[in-house]
Amino acid sequence: MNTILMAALLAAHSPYIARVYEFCPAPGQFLNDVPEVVAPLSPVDAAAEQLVGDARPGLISLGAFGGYVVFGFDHPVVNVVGEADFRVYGNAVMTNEAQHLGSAEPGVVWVSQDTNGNGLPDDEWFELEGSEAENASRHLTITYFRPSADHQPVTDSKKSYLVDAEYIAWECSDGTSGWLEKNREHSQNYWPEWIDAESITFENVTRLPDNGVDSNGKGTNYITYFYDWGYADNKPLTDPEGFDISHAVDAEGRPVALTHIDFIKVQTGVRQTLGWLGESSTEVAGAEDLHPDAPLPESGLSLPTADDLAPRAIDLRGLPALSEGRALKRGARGTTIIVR
Ligand SMILES: [Ca+2]
Ligand SMILES: [Ca+2]
Ligand SMILES: [Ca+2]
Repeated sequence: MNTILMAALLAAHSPYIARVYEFCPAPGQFLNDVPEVVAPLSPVDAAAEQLVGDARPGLISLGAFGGYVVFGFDHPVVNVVGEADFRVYGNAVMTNEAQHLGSAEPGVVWVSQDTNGNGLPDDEWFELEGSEAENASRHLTITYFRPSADHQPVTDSKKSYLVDAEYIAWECSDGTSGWLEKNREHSQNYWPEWIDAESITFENVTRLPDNGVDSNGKGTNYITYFYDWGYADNKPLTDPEGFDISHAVDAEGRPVALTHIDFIKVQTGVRQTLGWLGESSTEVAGAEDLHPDAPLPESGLSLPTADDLAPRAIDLRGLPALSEGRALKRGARGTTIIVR
């Protein structure tokens, strides 16, 4: 057998995204632009043009908090024990290495197995926990409302960078509400133009702590800090982050041992607006299976390994509120302990 044929047989799987299943961005300043969605292309087709077939073929913006994309490969991604399994590329850049900051817009990564075997991502989703897991708010619902046909822009004399301070209203199940602002840099429609409905609701969204800071208190120099690990569009490309399927947890936060996954969802995980920079939105530029030819285990759920049985599964929900002098602390390996 010649070496070219041999190499082709060995590299049976593409390490890059093969298919986009859903593209559901929230409204935002890059909507209808990154990517452009021009008929007859559907939103999913437009996203696929940007994401399929290469390590970083293009770029899509997921819009504000809750917006998401679902994609998969031409094979299941195997959970190799003790190793990161895939990468998700974004467009975060480092501006200050010493201070660990740049343009991080962290997105939460979810994984799913095609347990009903229909080839579609309509099965249970598992969040991959990252470094902010203990400080995240889960199971949130956020609704964005389309501006009315007779909407008049509301200007703010203190915010000259805005053309509309009350552009798209939102309400969240945590009792908060607010506006997406329209800025001078991006004058196009921020509402997904292919959605005719009067509102868009995202359910079961995980909110990460804000990572943006008004560094001088004057609103002229916003900076965003990188989280330690575990999020998309968080670390710069010079420091590509791998995601380990072993960090999957179920809806109650309990670890789930998955031998492989078929679908990946990336969802904007911060709900913050940073002055003239506008709202934070996770961008996705592609993804890569780090071991595309790893053999697929026979059953979907694996027996727990020693690592799974490490004391990271203590479920503190349902316990009385922590009293004074006690605090929750999460160790580097995701261990939850109570510090008195
Ligand atoms: Ca792994
Ligand atoms: Ca399915
Ligand atoms: Ca970004």
